[in-house]
Amino acid sequence: MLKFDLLKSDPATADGSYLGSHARRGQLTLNHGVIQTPIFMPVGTYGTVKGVTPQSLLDMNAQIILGNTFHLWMRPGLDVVKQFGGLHAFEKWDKPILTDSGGFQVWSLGEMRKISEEGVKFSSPVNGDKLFLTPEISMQIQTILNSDIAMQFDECTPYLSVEPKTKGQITTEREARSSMELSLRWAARCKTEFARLENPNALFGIVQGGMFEHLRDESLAGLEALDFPGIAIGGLSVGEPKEDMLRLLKHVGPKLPAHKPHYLMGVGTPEDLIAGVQNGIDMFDCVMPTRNARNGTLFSRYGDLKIRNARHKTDERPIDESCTCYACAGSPTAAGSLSWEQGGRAGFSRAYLHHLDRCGEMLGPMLASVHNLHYYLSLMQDIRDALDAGTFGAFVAQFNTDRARGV
Ligand code: PRF
Ligand code: ZN
Repeated sequence: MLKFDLLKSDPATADGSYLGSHARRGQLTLNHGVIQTPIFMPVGTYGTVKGVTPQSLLDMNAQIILGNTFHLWMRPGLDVVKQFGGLHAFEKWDKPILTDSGGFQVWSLGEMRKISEEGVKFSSPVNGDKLFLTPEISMQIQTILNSDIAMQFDECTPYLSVEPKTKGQITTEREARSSMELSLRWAARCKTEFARLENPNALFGIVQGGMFEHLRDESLAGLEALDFPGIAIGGLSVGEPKEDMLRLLKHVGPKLPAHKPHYLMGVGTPEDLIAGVQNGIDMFDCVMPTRNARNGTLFSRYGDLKIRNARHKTDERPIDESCTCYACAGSPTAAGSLSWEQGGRAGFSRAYLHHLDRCGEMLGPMLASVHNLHYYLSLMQDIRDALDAGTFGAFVAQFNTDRARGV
């Protein structure tokens, strides 16, 4: 089941001082609950958002998290997930879950895989077993996982060619076309199998087409003919220059069917999320908040901060003076906590986080992950509030000023 309600758009002002954008405020109803969009979805590849408890995710108002077909198929395997009746009960998360299809993850194996019309052959990175993943098998796995949103099995067209003759060159139009057409044929097979399995959840199609606008158009037209309840943009943020990412986002985003949810896969920085929303995107996921947290890069309203830097050694301030997360404001619930700017002094200091990092203590990346996810989730909450209030243009201007200030 999936129901998408468009609540508001971002119109131009009558006096022409703001030109508006393609931004939309929406509400997505799924089998495990209702989601307010635009939304960021924390990544939980192996059935866990790394270092963050489900309770902590609830405290920071996460509405939906990701899981990965490929990883969960490898470990713990389908029999264990089946025994628990699906991924929700196994990982103790009873709100919505979206699972990626495995296409992108198998693709990331590089030399270890072989793609054919039927599917992808590869060696298990866990034990070396020869495995075969097809559109049908991906749908069967996602049905066992019982994810609220399943993704079609696709081929993420690489930015740099993988064909032996042109390896290392930018993917040619011919290569991008054949990859995009393969993904479309796989989309049709996914749809058929999903229906045969009587999966009660929703299946999204994925627009591919590499760096070529006309191929993106053909991909979208092909997916529209299959009438998926939601559409994703794949194949971006795969190593291309930022200007190419934005060029394709601006081309495809506004053309996506207005009455369906739009998902930009694996993107990106806080600035990318704003650009995505401006171009009609409703859903985002990215490992950046959690991965950067583990590397000691912390996001903040006033720019990014590297906690490893010696200048934090004695700094009593929290990561972000405006943040109300557990790391910055010390309360277990975002609702009841006071930020440093509001006079609160219960959060952890930069000096302490710097110390935890120096000692390799587990609590360091845990607090950093809570903070970075809270930053992403509250950025999306602020975007939704601005769209509701009709002040999105002013919000974006303030966002840019704040991020340029520096920490
Ligand atoms: N396809 C799938 N998952 C993805 C991508 C894709 O193209 C990307 C690209 N940014 C991230 N995750 N199935
Ligand atoms: Zn914080």
